[in-house]
Amino acid sequence: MPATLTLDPFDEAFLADPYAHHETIRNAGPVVWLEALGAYGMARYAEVQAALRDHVTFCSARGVGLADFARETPFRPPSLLLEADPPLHDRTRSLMNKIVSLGSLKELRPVWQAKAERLVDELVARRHFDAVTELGEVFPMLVFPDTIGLMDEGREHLLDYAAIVFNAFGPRNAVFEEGNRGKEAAISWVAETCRRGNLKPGGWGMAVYAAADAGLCTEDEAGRLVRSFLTAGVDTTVNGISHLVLALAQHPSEFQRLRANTKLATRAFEESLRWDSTVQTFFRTTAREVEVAGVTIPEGAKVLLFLAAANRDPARWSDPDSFRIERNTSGHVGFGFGIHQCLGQMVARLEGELVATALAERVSALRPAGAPVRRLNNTLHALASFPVEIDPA
Ligand code: 4IA
Repeated sequence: MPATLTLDPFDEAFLADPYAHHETIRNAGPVVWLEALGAYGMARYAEVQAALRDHVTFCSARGVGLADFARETPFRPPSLLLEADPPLHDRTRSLMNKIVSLGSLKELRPVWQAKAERLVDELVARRHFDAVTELGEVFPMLVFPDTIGLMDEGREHLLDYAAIVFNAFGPRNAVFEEGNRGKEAAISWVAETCRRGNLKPGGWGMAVYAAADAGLCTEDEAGRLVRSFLTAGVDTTVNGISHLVLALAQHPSEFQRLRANTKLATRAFEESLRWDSTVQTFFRTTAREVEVAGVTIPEGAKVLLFLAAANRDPARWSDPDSFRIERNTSGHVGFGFGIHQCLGQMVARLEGELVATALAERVSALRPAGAPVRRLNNTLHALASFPVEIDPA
């Protein structure tokens, strides 16, 4: 029998400060029963990583949120990547992997670098700025929608759409209801935007339709795969970059270490993801009865994987709560693990590296100028605002 916990990992106190609660879950056992959800939970690195690796037992096609698609109608037509198992997943994933390739990123790097440098130049000249609304939310919007080839009109809906989808992985709680209020237009905008006729030539969106023309997927599947870019590609990097700046501002000696060697930029971003993982949690569903660390989990159970808690498990990481950019972060599960590991991880890394480098080159000191303000979301650890003050280099 697993230990029973009464805490609700989606209530507002938990979402506002998840790291205050992770130790309770890790210490309760390798597998816990979360009474508030009617689901199992795992928060230790070993079990989280093992579950992610065993995608046959811990499947995704029944949804990676609390809802079991075998019993409930999905919130939206399921993602053909995230909410799919092999063989479907492997077919869609391999065609998407060819589009999000090293070669395409190599081409984008100089363009994105110039945009990062210009944006940071403008912010540095002002001395005070908001690291979320004026940097984290701005940079991905400067580079990503053009890369996909999205129509110009309505791009502001992207963040609203992501907030809705990431909220929908959790229960239908107040965070879901309030977080989604007034954002309904985003859903129809995204559906329209993903159509072949609305995408610009030369982008990753049209590349997916080219894959359909080549017989690798159907026209309908192509639209839904483009939707995956839009869902997964913005709010994640927005909060990844915002948390990177938060981490550097709260750890001045680490920022100085980065300034002394800007080649540490990629490591700094990776460590910021381990230290504060944007995607905090995901569910899997058991496709069979399975025993984990002596606990029997029945078939058809929802299992909540606490990625962010695994990334600070003291059994796996030394001094896990401290942000150290020279740490070896390999194996962190901030991008997941196994066959579903983040398709866009190289995109995210490039964005993070460019922002970190541009800051390190132009700023001699970075200080918080107020407390960070959280934006509660059922899946993402998100920020609404974080005012900072800088000294130019
Ligand atoms: C999709 C895990 C998260 C970044 C994600 C969200 C949505 C999708 C993929 C990944 O719609 O395919």
